Amino acid sequence: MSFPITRLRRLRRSEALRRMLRETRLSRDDLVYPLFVVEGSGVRAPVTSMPGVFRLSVDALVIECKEVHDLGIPAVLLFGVPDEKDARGSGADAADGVVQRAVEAVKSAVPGLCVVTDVCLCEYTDHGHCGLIEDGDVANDPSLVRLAETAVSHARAGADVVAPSDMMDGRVAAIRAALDGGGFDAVPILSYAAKFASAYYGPFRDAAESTPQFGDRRSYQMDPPNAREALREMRLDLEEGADILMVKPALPYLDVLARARAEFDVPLAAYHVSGEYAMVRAAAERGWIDGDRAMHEALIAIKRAGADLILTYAAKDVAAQLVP
Ligand code: PB1
Repeated sequence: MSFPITRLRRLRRSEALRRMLRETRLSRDDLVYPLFVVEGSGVRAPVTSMPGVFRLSVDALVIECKEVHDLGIPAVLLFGVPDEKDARGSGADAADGVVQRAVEAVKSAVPGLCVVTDVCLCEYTDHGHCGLIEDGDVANDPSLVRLAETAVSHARAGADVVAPSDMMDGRVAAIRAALDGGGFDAVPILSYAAKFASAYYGPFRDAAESTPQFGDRRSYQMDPPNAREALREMRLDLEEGADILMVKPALPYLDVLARARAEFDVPLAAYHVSGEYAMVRAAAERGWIDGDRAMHEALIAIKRAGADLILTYAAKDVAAQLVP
């Protein structure tokens, strides 16, 4: 039936009708809040390129995590920013490392908060790459050993989930084997499975001091034009033992997310990365857009495309604005 029998505006007439018939809804349960943890105490240092985001010492992180938990956000994702960095990323799996201490403190203070840890070497290496360097290139297989050791150290500290973001081939299988071998067979892997060599990571590298000192990440992170390859990456990670698959970044890759939703029946995560967040905040600060509405609209798009989980720096703001 067409107009005038059918009038689609009938169901848009009131906020009540729109609420009743909304097809996609954000929930606090969808949100994972990324946090940066640094050495020291009493540190709550704003990240210039990411308004509302801070580098936190462990004591300040615990306060932040209590607030996150009270807002109803189920999980945080921790990135360590150590003072000391070296070629092999020694701090990444140090028992007294900044992330390991952070996990212990947060799990002790806020046991109900799910703590996910980013497993990578880039924040811990003096060259800033996500793996070890041999002959001027990122050496894949030797890096797997360091990544597996790092994941086990996070699990030993009490991490609920480990999330490898390095994009080395075979890292999910290596980490799964190391976790199982260490008695951590109950710890899930949230794999950054389809992670693209994106321009949208700039603000993060500012916050985490993880910019590569030479070259770039295009020999291990995916080429942005490739969607079929992304599905291959996700399929391989699933076969290697990933429990949750991530697409990253989110908004510039909603087609990949939607294809993954159609292809896989496992939980999907999408990472609304630093550049996606910073752009909206910067435009809002200049009065060009309504930042709250634009951020919510972005997360709705990511959810509508098929994400079960959204990692976003906007988690606290969005959670506070969601109808109880
Ligand atoms: O918010 C972001 O931009 C996330 C950046 C992401 C963190 N997993 C990577 C960015 C990069 O390639 O530098 C870090 C890689 N381990």
